Amino acid sequence: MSDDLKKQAAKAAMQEVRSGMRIGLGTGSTAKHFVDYLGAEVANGFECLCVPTSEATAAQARSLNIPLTTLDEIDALDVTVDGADEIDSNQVLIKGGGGALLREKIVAAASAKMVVIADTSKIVDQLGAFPLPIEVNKFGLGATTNLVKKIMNDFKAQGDLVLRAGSDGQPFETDGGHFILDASFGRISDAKALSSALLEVPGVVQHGLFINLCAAAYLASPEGVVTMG
Ligand code: ABF
Repeated sequence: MSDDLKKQAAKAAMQEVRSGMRIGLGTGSTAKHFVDYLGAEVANGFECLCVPTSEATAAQARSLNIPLTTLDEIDALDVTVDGADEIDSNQVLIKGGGGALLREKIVAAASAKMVVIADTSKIVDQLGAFPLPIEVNKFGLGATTNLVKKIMNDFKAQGDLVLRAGSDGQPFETDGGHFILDASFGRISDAKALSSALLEVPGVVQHGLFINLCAAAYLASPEGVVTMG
């Protein structure tokens, strides 16, 4: 996705926010542009109270003097703007390519409205070409991996299950201190059934299927920005 398209989608989503709102701040290269645009408004007097979905977004927001809070201090948000890896026609998402899916899902679920910003290349007929990120507890990793592989077999996955590596060659560790397994299903025909099956595995903390969370999407293409929802 070109950076210009990311900026167009992020700029279009600014129409979702009003001064005085409580806003969830997404993670990823598209959400980064949204936080930049919000920071520019804050510099012009726009008032907001924001909850970041990652330490990276928190650092960016602080550098822009965007007022931050937590979901311990407030119990709900007016809107969250975040990226996605895939979005289907029912606005079901795959997220987590950036490794922030747990906080992203917590913040999205605490929001009156969750808005996705992306380019139209993220639109899919059927979810699953993008490997599904599954956040897992470090304890019992081998057993959890085995149980997830059985679920992949049940759902006729077309690819492998990979422990995400970090830049240092060690396993990638999330802000929450967990690991991520990337599951290449190829095609996910029943997201709800897969979500339930994965969440039955004790070592699975959360996964990147966002079901009934995305209320709207701003999707940029060279022809302009289209909206869903
Ligand atoms: C984050 O944004 C992740 O959940 C998702 O993987 C990523 C998309 O990143 P980008 O906007 O850089 O394509 O919310």
